[in-house]
Amino acid sequence: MAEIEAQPFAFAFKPETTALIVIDMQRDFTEPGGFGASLGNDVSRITAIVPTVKRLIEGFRTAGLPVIHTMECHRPDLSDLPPAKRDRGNPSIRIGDVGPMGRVLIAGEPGTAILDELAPLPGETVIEKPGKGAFYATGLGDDLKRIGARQLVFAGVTTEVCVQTTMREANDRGYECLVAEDATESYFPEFKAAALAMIRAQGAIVGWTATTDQVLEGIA
Ligand code: C5J
Repeated sequence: MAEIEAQPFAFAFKPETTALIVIDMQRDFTEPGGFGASLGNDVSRITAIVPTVKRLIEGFRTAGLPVIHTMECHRPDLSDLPPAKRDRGNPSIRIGDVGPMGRVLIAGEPGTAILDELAPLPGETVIEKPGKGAFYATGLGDDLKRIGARQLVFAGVTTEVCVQTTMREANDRGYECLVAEDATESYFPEFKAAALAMIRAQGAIVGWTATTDQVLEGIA
């Protein structure tokens, strides 16, 4: 087994069974006028990690390891959007409404797209997910079985919502999971810090954390 220096202890992995999952690096979460901003959030914290996420993606591509991208989005007819999700909170525009970047979080709309700098390459798997977790109502589990993945590295946004939910889903399915600390972000720094601390507490109860440099050094 190879190792990545990590917290709370080294993360053991086999390169041939390791994949990167980049969660929801979409315009709707990172740009003014998108879903994240409509909820009253300052999106500048998210924009700041884009170069680090790019470096991580490029490191996996250079090492010949799979990169999987997810997008939180819904069908244009909203048939996969539970009213409980659409009606939640008090946003200035709701999921499915027309905003400055098209219909909010709807598949195919400009605001729903992954940022140009982090765009999937042809052949990379892109998972469109209606939930916060990427396993719910998607083919991700089958895709991971097909490529033989056992260890997963996570990046993307937001740490305590879609990243943590997906990581916990993966952990329960038997995957060993590591979050790249500086390639994930939250609108709330205290939530990010708490999520990372919870993940690695109690002897890596649901996973490990490491910096992007540590991950890249491990997979090089
Ligand atoms: C949220 C996400 N925060 N991708 N989505 O609604 O974390």
